[in-house]
Amino acid sequence: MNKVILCFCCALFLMGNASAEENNLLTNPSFEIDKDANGIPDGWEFDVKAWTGSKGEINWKKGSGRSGDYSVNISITNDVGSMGVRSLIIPVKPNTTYRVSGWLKSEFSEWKKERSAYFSLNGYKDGKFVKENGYTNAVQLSSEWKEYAVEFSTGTSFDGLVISANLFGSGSIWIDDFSCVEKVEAKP
Ligand SMILES: [Ca+2]
Ligand SMILES: [Ca+2]
Repeated sequence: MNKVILCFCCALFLMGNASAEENNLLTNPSFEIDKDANGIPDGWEFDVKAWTGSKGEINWKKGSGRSGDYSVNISITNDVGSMGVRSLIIPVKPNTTYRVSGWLKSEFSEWKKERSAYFSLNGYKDGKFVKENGYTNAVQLSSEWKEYAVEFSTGTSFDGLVISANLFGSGSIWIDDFSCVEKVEAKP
């Protein structure tokens, strides 16, 4: 009898783990896959924002992952402008809250007001950008991996979401393990 109960509990535990990963709406959230071999993890885009005046590079790096082998590194060498890595548009439901999180570590030679990093969420409708909707607090000096999270409610204005990590000014950030999950309200 005890064995049966134990097996049942194990099954529930395994199901719970599987659904947490399946519920992540992002493609390739740990940047491990590049099937088309273009040096950019599939499901993501590198945004060098040359129009902002920034100089530097964005690289998909092996051996630097928080999980798996890979992470994305953004390095800027001047204090003008910004660069980012962003997801392709993720379809989302109306009037629904999503929790978005990702892991980041950074390296800044010294802290200045021009230098920062954060995650931002942009709302889309019919494939067109509508509005920036939220962002995490600015990341300061953190040479250890840290998780940053933000919640986002779609209302009726958005049917798509783009998640991005952005670096402003000279410094270097590594990004890995993004997730975007629908937040289910606890039932009373
Ligand atoms: Ca990874
Ligand atoms: Ca690719």
